[in-house]
Amino acid sequence: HLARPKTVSVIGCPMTFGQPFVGTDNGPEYLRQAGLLENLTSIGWRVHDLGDLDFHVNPSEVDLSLEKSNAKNSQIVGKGCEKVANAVMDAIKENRFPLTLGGDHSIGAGSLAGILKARPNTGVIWVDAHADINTPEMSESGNMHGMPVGLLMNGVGGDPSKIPGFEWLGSEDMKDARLDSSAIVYIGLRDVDTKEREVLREKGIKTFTMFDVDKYGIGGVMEQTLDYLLKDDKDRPIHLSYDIDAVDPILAPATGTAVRGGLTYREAHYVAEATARSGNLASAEIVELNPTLSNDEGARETVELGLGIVTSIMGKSII
Ligand code: 4U7
Ligand code: MN
Ligand code: MN
Ligand code: MN
Repeated sequence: HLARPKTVSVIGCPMTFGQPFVGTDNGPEYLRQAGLLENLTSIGWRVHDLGDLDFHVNPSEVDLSLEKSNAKNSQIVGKGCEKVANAVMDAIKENRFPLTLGGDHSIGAGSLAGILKARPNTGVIWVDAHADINTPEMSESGNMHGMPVGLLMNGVGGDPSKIPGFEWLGSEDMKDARLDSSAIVYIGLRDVDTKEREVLREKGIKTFTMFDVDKYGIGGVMEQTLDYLLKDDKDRPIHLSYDIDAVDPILAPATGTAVRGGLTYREAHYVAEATARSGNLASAEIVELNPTLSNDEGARETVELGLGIVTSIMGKSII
């Protein structure tokens, strides 16, 4: 099967400008404090910790006249995503497994671009309460954490390199790093905007909503997900983007866009375990933890859960 890299590049992505709350930038720090690197070592990984990327932008470089646009903070988000894409591409070049820690989900645009540039045939599993397939034209909120899939997908919205901050997506190198609508599977959806629903239907995108999780069970959902992505190529690399808000807010209250009726504790881990067991997982990210948005106990539980999910993603098995 695939020669799995034995070294993981941990890429901290303390982004918070893709959504309205402060605190998502603390995600990487909390995961590290909870013991992420030790966990990775204990399950056999050599750890290459890049620390946190620097998303600071000099205020004089930000054109405030653009901030009324429907892609809020696009310059900070876009320039940050460029750094994420570069870090991911570097990791893959060094034969390391890129593990990105959010930060809000806007960084997903950076990791998707980097991964699709390095490995264009990647299949994506997007675990989320939301579809994140908005574009600036479609979005009701203008928050870019709801846009990473929409920005990168072929045939949705306009040219993303026209968005201030995202010019790098138009370079000769990056202009083909785009996602086909048949290359993604969603798991956990339960809060989809009207225009997003139209795109999902028109493009025939594979979705497993919470209705489908109830209907097929999580075992059936993962079997169908992997069958769908691997039907033509058993060695296809898989990228897993895991938004903690996919999990029920009773278990993961410390997140900015909580929606009731999410994955249970075991379902949340099963998604990670089944993806890891496929042997195809080649990159992953966890996003949207915001420890400041609940009481101490809720924050601790959310971080512990996130840590458990990442450890499962990275291959921890029960026996
Ligand atoms: B997340 C939303 F309107 N769709 O675009 C939007 F419901 O990364 C939410 O999945 C986006 O947490 C949620 O603002 C983004 C909203
Ligand atoms: Mn979400
Ligand atoms: Mn998301
Ligand atoms: Mn969110």
